[in-house]
Amino acid sequence: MSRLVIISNRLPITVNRSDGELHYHPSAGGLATGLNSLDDSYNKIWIGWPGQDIANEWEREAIKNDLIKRSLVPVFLTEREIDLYYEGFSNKTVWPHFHYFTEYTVYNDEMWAAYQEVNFKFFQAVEEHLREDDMVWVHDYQLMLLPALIRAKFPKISIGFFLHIPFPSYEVFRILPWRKEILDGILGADQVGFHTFGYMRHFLSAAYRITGYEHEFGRLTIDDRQVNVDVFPMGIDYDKYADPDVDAESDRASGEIRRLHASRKIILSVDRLDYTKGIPHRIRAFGEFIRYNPEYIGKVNLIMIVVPSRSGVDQYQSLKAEVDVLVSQVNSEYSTFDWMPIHYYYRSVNFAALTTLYREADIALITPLRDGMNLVAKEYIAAKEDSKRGVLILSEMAGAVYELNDGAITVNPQSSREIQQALVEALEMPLDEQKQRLEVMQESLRKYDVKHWAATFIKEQQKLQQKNKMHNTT
Ligand code: ADQ
Repeated sequence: MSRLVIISNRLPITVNRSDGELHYHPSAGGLATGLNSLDDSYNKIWIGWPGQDIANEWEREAIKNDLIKRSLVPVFLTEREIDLYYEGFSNKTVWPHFHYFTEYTVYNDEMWAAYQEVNFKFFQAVEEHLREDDMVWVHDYQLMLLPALIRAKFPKISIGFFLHIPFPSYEVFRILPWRKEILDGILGADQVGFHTFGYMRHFLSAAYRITGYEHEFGRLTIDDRQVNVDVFPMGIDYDKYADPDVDAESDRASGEIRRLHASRKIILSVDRLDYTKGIPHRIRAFGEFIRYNPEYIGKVNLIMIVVPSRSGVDQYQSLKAEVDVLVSQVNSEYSTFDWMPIHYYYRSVNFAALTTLYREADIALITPLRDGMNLVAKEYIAAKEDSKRGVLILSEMAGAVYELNDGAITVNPQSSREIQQALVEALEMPLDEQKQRLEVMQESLRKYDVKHWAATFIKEQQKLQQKNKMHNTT
């Protein structure tokens, strides 16, 4: 059986040091959650950063030995690399730029140099472990130069690349001084995948205008290689959310949440603290919703789970301060003696609590300003498998909207008025309409789950591999 070599910035396991001991726990975030639930029909190894600055050589060896038993290969980053490659070029340049926050884009050659160096460091780890008939799958915006590095050394190896964030329009992309190097890096792959048709179209247009490669139905010919560019919308592990292992603890939590919010409708939002997620806009819109619809005072609660993220980057620190202020403004303005409109939790919650909240929430309010896909929206719908009660309000700017727009109420996240109207519509929606909308979305999410996503990507890549092999032997 040929192996699948998955490479992503983060391993699905994070290493932590506390009380002088090493601890391993599953990493949070969309990619880890998704690929972790891949079934075992692939013989796979995973290469990535275990998420800590481990300077001690002896400790590195210990971690390496622990991880290799789980088919995981760690790439250790130094403090400087974390600063310049991860928090720097990845999260201060590519992340804001690709999400259309060009005013936040940092243009810094030192960061770019570190990005190149770390991509090369990942390449060295790949080189050490790669076998001739392996299939490689590189993930996301931190490793856009890696496909071409692997291609240069292993011209015949099959390489896939998937981008989990939006690919911006050509007019935005071309502002980046390193646009050509980034495209050349990605185009080292045989197959390039995106969540939506729009991202794919932007990529093809940028490839044509910047590198001159024309495509025919998403196929580019580069030297003697065919590159397939296509859309693979990522799904979720549907059953995990539809039928979670409910232990006594989450059963008790469910009851508690219901009791606390008795006779009140729960509006839920769950996101990392990130300026792309539209959190301040959402809080303002919710405040205005209360102001203009005072009949809901005491009758609704917005529960906001905000997961700490990238706290080393300036914008994230100021966003945290802004969210704190906005929440307290709304709460101090509208609270009554026995009611507080927003319940704001700035922390990560465990799976039991997350699925309990999904199950209990009457409405999910998911309003990113820009989001590659957004898995939370999908998880919320799956969690309604049994109850068939619940309404999803979803931003037009999330990749997930193209699969969910038959059942969700869609809004422009910049429009407070639209969010307010959507909240009224959701709060008043009859149960049979909720059920009907949920069923439409559940049917497609059940079918196009994360296993389907990974299997389709790999199957298409295999087909291409066969074709390229035949082409090379004729
Ligand atoms: P993210 O920006 O991290 O992912 P999202 O798609 O919503 O956004 O994934 C978050 C994941 O983390 C979900 O699976 C969720 O269950 C989990 N999670 C959220 N809150 C949690 C909490 N408090 N505790 C534990 N787990 C929590 C990036 C892109 C997205 C894209 C994904 C996958 O930005 O647009 O959908 O990758 O491609």
